[in-house]
Amino acid sequence: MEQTLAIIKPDAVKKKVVGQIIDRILQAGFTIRAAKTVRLTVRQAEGFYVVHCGKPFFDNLISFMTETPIWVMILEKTDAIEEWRQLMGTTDPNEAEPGTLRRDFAETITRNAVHGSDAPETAKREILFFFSEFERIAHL
Ligand code: IDP
Ligand code: MG
Repeated sequence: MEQTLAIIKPDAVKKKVVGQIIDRILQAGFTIRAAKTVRLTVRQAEGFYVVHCGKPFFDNLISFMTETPIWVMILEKTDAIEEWRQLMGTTDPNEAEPGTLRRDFAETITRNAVHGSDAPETAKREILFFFSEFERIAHL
């Protein structure tokens, strides 16, 4: 079983569609191995998105991600990383396939409802960024 890190972002939290998104995650066969809400500081958001530092959208992304608490989850499934990215849809919701979360819930390329790790090394880093060893084993 593979694990990936999922985030429900502030636009989706403000729209009160967290429950619908979690329903879709469970309907798609993912196990939610750990979950919590956190309010990122600017510094923490910059750390999480450090690979995008210097890009034109970086400052908007950081202020967006710190607008409200976010929901962070470890999702587990066979091919979880790719499966979760499929369920999310493309970064730009205007290009996302029907039936994807970004098509259904996102507003713009920045305010795009959900996050998912993009590769095994990224998933490992992102899970360790948010969840301590205690949190990772507490749900087994
Ligand atoms: P991803 O979330 O689909 O993996 P990334 O390229 O890793 O997309 O970008 C991280 C986040 O930065 C996106 O989810 C989105 O919120 C924001 N973002 C990415 N590209 C753009 C852009 O071209 N304009 C504005 N915001 C962007
Ligand atoms: Mg990414």
